[in-house]
Amino acid sequence: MKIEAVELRRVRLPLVSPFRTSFGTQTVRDVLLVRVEGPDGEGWGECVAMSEPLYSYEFVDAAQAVIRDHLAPRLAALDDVTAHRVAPALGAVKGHPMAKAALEMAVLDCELRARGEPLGAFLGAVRDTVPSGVSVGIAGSIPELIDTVAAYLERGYMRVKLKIEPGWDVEPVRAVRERFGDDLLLQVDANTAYTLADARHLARLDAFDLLLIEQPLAEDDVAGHSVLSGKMKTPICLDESITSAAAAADAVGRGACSVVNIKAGRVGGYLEARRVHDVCAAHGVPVWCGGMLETGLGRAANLALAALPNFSLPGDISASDRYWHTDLTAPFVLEEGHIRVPTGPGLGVSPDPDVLAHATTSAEVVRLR
Ligand code: NPQ
Ligand code: MG
Repeated sequence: MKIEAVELRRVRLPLVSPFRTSFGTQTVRDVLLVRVEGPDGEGWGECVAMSEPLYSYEFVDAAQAVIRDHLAPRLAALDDVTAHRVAPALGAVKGHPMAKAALEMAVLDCELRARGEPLGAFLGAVRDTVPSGVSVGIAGSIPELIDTVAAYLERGYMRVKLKIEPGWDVEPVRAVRERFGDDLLLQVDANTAYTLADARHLARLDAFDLLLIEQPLAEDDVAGHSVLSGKMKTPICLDESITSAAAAADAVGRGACSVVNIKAGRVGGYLEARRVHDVCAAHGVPVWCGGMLETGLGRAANLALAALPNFSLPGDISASDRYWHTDLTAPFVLEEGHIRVPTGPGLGVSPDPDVLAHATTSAEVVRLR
């Protein structure tokens, strides 16, 4: 397949409510979409980088620049572009996994649409619905948190993840566990907000029968997570630290985690994400699908990935209305706590032209031939 052009389009989507994590509060999403034009049609990719480099060093302006100036030109040099050839062709460029993932996703969608093959089938999906969890931001008070969680549970979410940071950890977790009972599937995510000096404090969370604690320590501190795992009973799950399948094998081998959060953007694409899934399965380590406040495009791809066999915990793929008043695609909805995996070719969804036009703040086209 020859790619004729790459369109880089920015869309602005306000969040239905502010989302606070240990690294800041988001009220609006500035998303970079990548659309490739192939011989038989188009393909869509979504870049999960935030506006600011707070989750990782990537940010959306840098992702757009690196795709325009360094990644797209490397695709132009290929005679025959296939999704499997994208990562090797971009390999000389260091880092920028979210930018690379977005471009690969667009090529993959284009290729699969042309073949009439759904992304789920391509990746190896074994189910047609995925259990849905919800990530709950740091609240202004414990009563406010309880109300928020109650509303999500009424909608049918099957698992709750509380964002934590120093000063917002043991008491909110205790309050949610006491209010909603022992059957609630409950976990926490610190987004790197602690150090090993907090180990005794974090061990107090052991009293609440959490499924896991996600990324308590710094992204580069795999050794610290190994030490921490000996000091608390709650299973440790890594997110930010898992930057590739090799990093996953390393972290698991060193006893730094017993569960892995998979995000395609963080590891450079859906093909590498499948390798993370495979290496974890080979080690008996369960995985679940993370989320980066994706539009319906990224959500569709995440559903396909989360339908793989070793995704044995509910992930952060929530319904569209958890984040958006109007999604770019037809909205994903909860049906008894589950979301359907799309069955159409490629992503199986497309942006609504009117919604897309209304949300677009800029667009540029990189011609490859
Ligand atoms: C996580 N996601 O698991 C991330 C972090 C995160 C759903 O908890 C804008 C863009 C805001 C990406 C906030 C969830 C974000 C973001 C949080 C990612 O660590
Ligand atoms: Mg996380």
